[in-house]
Amino acid sequence: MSILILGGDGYLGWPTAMHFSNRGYDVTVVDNYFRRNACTEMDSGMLYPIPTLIERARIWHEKTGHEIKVVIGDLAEPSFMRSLFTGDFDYNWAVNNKFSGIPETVIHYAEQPSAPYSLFNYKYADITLINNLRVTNNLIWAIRDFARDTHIVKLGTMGEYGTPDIDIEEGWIDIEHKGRSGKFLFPRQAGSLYHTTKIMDTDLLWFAVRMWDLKVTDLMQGPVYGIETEESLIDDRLKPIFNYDEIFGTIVNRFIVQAIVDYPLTVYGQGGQTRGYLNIKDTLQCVHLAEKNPANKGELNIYNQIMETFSANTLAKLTQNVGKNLGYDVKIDHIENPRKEAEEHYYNPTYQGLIDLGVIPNYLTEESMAGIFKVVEKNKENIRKDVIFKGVKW
Ligand code: USQ
Repeated sequence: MSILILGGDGYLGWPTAMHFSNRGYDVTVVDNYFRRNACTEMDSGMLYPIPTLIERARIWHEKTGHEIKVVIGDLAEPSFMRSLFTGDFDYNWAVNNKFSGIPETVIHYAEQPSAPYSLFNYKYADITLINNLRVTNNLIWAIRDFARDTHIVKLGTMGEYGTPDIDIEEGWIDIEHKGRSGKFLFPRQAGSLYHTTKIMDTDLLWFAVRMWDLKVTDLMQGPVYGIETEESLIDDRLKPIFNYDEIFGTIVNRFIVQAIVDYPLTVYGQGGQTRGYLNIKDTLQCVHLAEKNPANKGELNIYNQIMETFSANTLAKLTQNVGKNLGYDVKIDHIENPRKEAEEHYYNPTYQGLIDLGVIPNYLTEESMAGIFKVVEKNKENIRKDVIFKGVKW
């Protein structure tokens, strides 16, 4: 089985590549190093340096004998995207330069993933919109023109739904209106420009499914936390990119880093903001099960990719307890919320679909969080306090 991973250098893309490669898939990763370059440009903190994608693929090959083919390029460029399906490109690294052929599955992570980045200033808002929408549009056209049987697995976000006062369904809702009824995409109301591009992605994909009978699975994922996966344990240099800064870091990873360097936990506002969370290991399980259970032609499958829900306050308390057990005196701060979001709200999403497919959740427990603390502690000397909070205002 051949798999093409778009955005294969990112926090989730690289672990996904190793996961499939380790299970015998023919994996090709594509990336333009957007995340690394943006981190350099914005002076964001990474917990440890990361080898280039080519170096990682080499290390992976040395350690496991498996090959992850690497192509460096900008997927927002239509001709580059199209070349991946016609074979009219060169691998930047591969043991065997022969074109892997049209992939059975494309996993699409190739997006600017940060809400604060998308609201930092006009320039970054524009980059977010152009990159995210163009890559998705380029992908659906390439699939339409060259690979109609290929299944697209797209990483969406729970943030597409926002925090409505009603229960959140998995993608679809049955609506009765004036005596008639129909099934529609669940109402979306994003809280950032980044999240808005994800809504637009879903609309592009849904259009392509309706018009061209493409096969698409859209995974509405919550904030991910964690570092290690089965494959990263093979060699320290295979760990994913790990950000703890305000722009690219996500809350759980940030809180753990803050606890370790004696930085009061940055709970935004009242801290009642509730989201659905998952361990990076569960992202891999979910994406793999989505790949194994493809949508049919003309079908858009949507799953809510979260394992449990927490408020920011609950996460802060958990971090404080875990820190205390490990000898840290963790303080919790409530700083003025730089975001415009509800701080107390109803939140009741459904997330049964992926469980039904067979995901076995790795829940966030004191023990699992302590495991992340241990990895972060080893890299403590790299942590820069000055990048933890900059106050990017909505
Ligand atoms: N928060 C704090 N303190 C912090 C950081 C965050 O209280 O130091 C709060 C935020 O206000 C927010 C929640 O924690 O209510 C989550 O924030 P986050 O920065 O961890 O995640 P978010 O900006 O929502 O985005 C992340 C990923 C994005 C993904 C999304 C899933 O960066 O790629 O799509 O999680 S979701 O949140 O479900 O939309």
